[in-house]
Amino acid sequence: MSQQVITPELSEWISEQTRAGHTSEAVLAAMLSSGWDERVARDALSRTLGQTAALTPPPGATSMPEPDLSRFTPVVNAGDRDVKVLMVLRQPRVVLFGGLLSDEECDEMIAMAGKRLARSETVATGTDGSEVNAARTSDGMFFERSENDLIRRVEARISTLVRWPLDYGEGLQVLRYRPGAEYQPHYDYFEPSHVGTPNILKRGGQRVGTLVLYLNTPTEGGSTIFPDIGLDIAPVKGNALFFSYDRPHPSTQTLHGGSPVVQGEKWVATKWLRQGVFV
Ligand SMILES: O=C(O)CCC(=O)C(=O)O
Repeated sequence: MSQQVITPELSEWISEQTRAGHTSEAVLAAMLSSGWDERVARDALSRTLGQTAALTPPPGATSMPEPDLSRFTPVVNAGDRDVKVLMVLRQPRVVLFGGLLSDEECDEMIAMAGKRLARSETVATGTDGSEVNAARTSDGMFFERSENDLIRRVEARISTLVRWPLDYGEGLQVLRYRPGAEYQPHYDYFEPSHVGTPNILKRGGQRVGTLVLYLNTPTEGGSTIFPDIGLDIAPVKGNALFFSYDRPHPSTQTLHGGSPVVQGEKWVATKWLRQGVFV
């Protein structure tokens, strides 16, 4: 195949499509059907929309993902659902929400993800790929963003709750931990010194926030831990843990992990939020 390059005309065409109201997924689909290589197409979208987003923040956007907790109400509206505020920590920014998902939504997500699980991987330190890692003994899968009605609804809810554009989010990742499985403490941002990081950052920039949605309640074990600040969060079906980090540095105190499950299974869905449009 001939070399495909991102020309100013292509960037202008992408911007026009976006101004006309087409979503980044629709623009990507149009590019793929007219023969663009997926990697080049995603890169072109990310660069063009990333630049646009940097110049014109979406209406109502905050500078970091952040729920509106200014009125100290026990519930916040997340568009189609009221969500309870169970715990708020200012520094690092950690908020525990109750009932972000209904029981039925949790069950449906587990049923859909269960058929597509594979051993979880982490970002490989020497490349921009991923690798199986002993520190992470769960099984996982990714949903495409807006893949179906349920995923679209949950993503819209999250976007409203933390006031962050939907297309700045990665696709939801579902993890299943069996007894003994864990995710050892780690940071969610991409380590700036790793050789693969510049390539990863082309698709939407750094991660700046995380939501861990608990899809079930394990019988024993499996809490989400923040070792630097001595915080343990019990996984409870339907609840969601939000935390944010405004720089890729341990000083954010967002070292966290999933402690070993002792009895039963633990299922979570993770939504990572990027600085810009993730395509
Ligand atoms: O399973 C958990 O409690 C934490 C998940 C996690 O650390 C992650 O997805 O980055």
